[in-house]
Amino acid sequence: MAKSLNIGMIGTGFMARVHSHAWSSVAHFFDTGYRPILKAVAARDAEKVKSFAETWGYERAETDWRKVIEADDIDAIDICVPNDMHAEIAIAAAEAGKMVLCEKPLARTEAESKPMVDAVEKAGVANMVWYNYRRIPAVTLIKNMVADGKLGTIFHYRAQFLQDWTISPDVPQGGAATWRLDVDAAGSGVTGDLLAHCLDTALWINGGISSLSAMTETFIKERKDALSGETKPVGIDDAAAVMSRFENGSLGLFESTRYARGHKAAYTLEINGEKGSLSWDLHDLNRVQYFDHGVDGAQHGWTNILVTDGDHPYLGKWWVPGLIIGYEHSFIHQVADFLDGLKSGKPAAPTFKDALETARVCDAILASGKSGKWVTL
Ligand code: SOE
Repeated sequence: MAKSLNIGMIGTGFMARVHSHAWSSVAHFFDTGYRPILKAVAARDAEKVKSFAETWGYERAETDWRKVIEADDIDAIDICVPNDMHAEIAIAAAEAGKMVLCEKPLARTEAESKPMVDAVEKAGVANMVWYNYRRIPAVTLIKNMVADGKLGTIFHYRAQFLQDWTISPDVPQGGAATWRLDVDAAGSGVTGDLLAHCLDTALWINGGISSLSAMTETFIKERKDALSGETKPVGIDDAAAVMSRFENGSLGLFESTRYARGHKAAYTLEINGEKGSLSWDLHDLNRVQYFDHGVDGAQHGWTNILVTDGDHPYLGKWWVPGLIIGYEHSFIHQVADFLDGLKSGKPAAPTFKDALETARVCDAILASGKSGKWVTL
């Protein structure tokens, strides 16, 4: 008989919908020994939170997140609010003895993230950060192939995450829909929001980054505040390009921007090694492109692997070979791994501590973007 795990969701935005979907679906597909129950959701806007609770089947709605954290019937807190609120909520949740799952990035800076790590470690509570792209089966397959030595010595890791939704100067900053443009709420622009995904995957697949040099730019210098209507300076980075060195000797190139016209969420990555190359594209997320230098010379070429077979990561739990899955499944996989971690005692990554490293690299990128100098990590 599966054990109930009562979830307290903080927030009702896009990510709260994605996570609620994952909590609701996981037990139908993964036998983890746990059955998540959508117990309570909190957000300031009483009407919105009530309607969110009805849509997703939360048993109750609160307008103060502290009530959810203090409630005896809540086991795990899921934080889906703007980045400036992550630390306060996560620390309070850990002190109340709750498990804590936090939307990425962990917080606005490494300095703000560190007390969160200390709090979950001191309380001894399970914790995880929602860097979901690791759990796309094709990306997990790449990780496994690199770990198995299929590429041999790695020479290059490159990744991009491109969007185009902030090109208009009329897009405001701040408020519920555009807090990602407000440096006080978000901490940074594309570095913490998009590049952080690329970094999480890269650190996981290719190991630590030892030094880097970054270019950052803010193309639109002033925007209206969505709440006050006042025009204010823009404090976020609109674009970032990073050259880096990995501890394993390979070179890294990373780029993210919200000014790449035509691109909505173009996350791509490629790894080149001595024995082969691997690449992946979020817009064709079930496929891995693989060049194996080891095959007979006359047959050299890129192999297109459709990652839907039962022996591919996570896929044995889904449909039948050939039937594809989507973005939302990566979150279901993350919940499944979190629950498996509770059962096995081996915490699912990235934990808060793992994500602190991503925060450290993001800080270094922003510092290098400002100074124009290489930063050693
Ligand atoms: C921004 O538009 C955003 O929603 C990010 O905040 C997410 O983390 C990313 O996965 C998709 O883009």
